[in-house]
This record gives sequence, C-alpha cells and structure tokens, in this order.
Amino acid sequence: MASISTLPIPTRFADSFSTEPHIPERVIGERRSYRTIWVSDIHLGTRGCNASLLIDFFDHVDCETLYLVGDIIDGWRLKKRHFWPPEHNDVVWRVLKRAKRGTRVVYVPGNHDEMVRPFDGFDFGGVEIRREAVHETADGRKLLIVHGDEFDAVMLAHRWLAFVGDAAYTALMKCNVMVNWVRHKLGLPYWSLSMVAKHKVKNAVQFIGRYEEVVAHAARSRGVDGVVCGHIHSAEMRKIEGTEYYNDGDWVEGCTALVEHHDGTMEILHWAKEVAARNAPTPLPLPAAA
Ligand SMILES: [Mn+2]
Repeated sequence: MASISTLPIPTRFADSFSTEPHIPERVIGERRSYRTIWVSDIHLGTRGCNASLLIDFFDHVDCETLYLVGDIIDGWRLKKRHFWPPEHNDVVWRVLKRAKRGTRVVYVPGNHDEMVRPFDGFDFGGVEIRREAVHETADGRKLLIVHGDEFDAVMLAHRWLAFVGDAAYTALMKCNVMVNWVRHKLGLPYWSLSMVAKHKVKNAVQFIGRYEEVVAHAARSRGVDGVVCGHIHSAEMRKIEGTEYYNDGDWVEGCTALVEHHDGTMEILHWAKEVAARNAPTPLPLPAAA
C-alpha cells in the first residue's frame, strides 16, 4: 500500500492543512446550497490559476457531493518550476475542510495531475480518488464523470484555445500593423496576420465541437444518460444526439463551475461575472422630476 508521503503534494505543505488558511474563511450568512458541484482544470501550481476567485466560490457555496474533475494540481508545471503561493494552499485547505465537515469529495485526476492516477481507489483525507465515477442525479439520470483527456487524441487543446483569448488576438492585431508596415517599406503587398489568427480560432471552435461529440458518443456507448468532463477549458451543457454533455470549464480563463440543484436541474456558474455583479456599485436612484 502506498503511503501518503508519496503523493505529489509537497510534504512541507502538509502541516499547513491542519492550521488556519492564509485567507480566512469568510462567514457569509447562509451559503448557497447545491446537491452537487463539479470543478476542474484549476491548475494549482501555475500563475494562470485563479485561486482567489475559487476561494471566493468555495466560501459562498455548499454541497452534498463535490467532484474534482481533474487537472486540479498541475504536476507538469510543478516539476519544471516550483510555484506554490499561499492561496493555492488555501484551495487545498478548503477542499479538505469540506470533506472533514461531511461533504463527499471525489477526485478524478486529469492528465496534468496524472501522478495521482495510480492512487485510484484510495481515500486521502476523506477525498476519494477515482479514475472515473458515475453520478446519479436527483431526477435519476446517470452521468459518467471523467476528466476527458482520454478523448483528446492530439492533446493540443490548450494550445489551440490560446488563440481564442482576446488578449492574444489583440496582440496579433498589433503585430499585424507592424508586419505590414515593414512589408510596405519592402514593397510587399498587404498580408493579414489576423486572418491567420481567425483561421486558428475557427479550427479551435471546430475542435471543441468535435471533441464534445466524441465524448458524448463514448458516454452513450457506456450506457449512461450523460457525461461530465473538463479538460478543454470550455464550459458547456448541451444535448448531443440524446446524450447530455456537460463541461464544467476551468479556473484559468473562464472560472466556471457546474452545479446540480436539489431537484436535479443543472447550471453553469460563471463566478467572475457573479463577483463583478456583487461588487458593482448600486445605481443611485434617479432624481425625482422637478
Ligand atoms: Mn486536462
């Protein structure tokens, strides 16, 4: 039997899980209660991880079952470079605390945290590690829970998706101006770099669509009603030829979670938008007409 010390979580952090978190848990009256919550692609251990938004999310919600649908810790990146700010510890602290308080926590490792996969079947601090899981909704539907990299033959999803980012697109547009200034000086015709970028975006959109179909098809062949996955950082819920496809998104770009209400209704929560709405100044009442 493998010991806990062989888990990819650095042991010197293990002590801090039992103490208080860096960002104290906020007491927010009654927390929003859901039957189930799915989050994935948190990528702890990378700069891209939006840990503070996720901490805010955890402090506002409660659930009976929490599924961690893979790429929770980015072992690939951690192997290359050590990056572990206190907020990342706080995410782990909150998950373990939740398990301690009685929430069922199921961790389905992804490709970036594949070093957790050999622990399939183990329970670590109240967290069940499973290669995949089947969830039954309140209205009796069976959903297969997988990270989803097994359906991504090319494993290039993230690279393609990078082109979807507005910032990357804006930078390309700026680049386009410079490239064409040089081309003009050299007497060369106009060449659109943004067109190349748009082509990549179109490919990314096609990639997502194809991926969703492949996953839904695989779920159907397994005899379940639907599937919940992550991996491609693109939150979605739609029916594909009778099979329900759910993707809980990510906490790098979209900052989304998939939730099941107590009656079995599913919803995607866009947490960045919720926080923005919460912090928006309340509009002043219009002055009464003179
Ligand atoms: Mn992944």
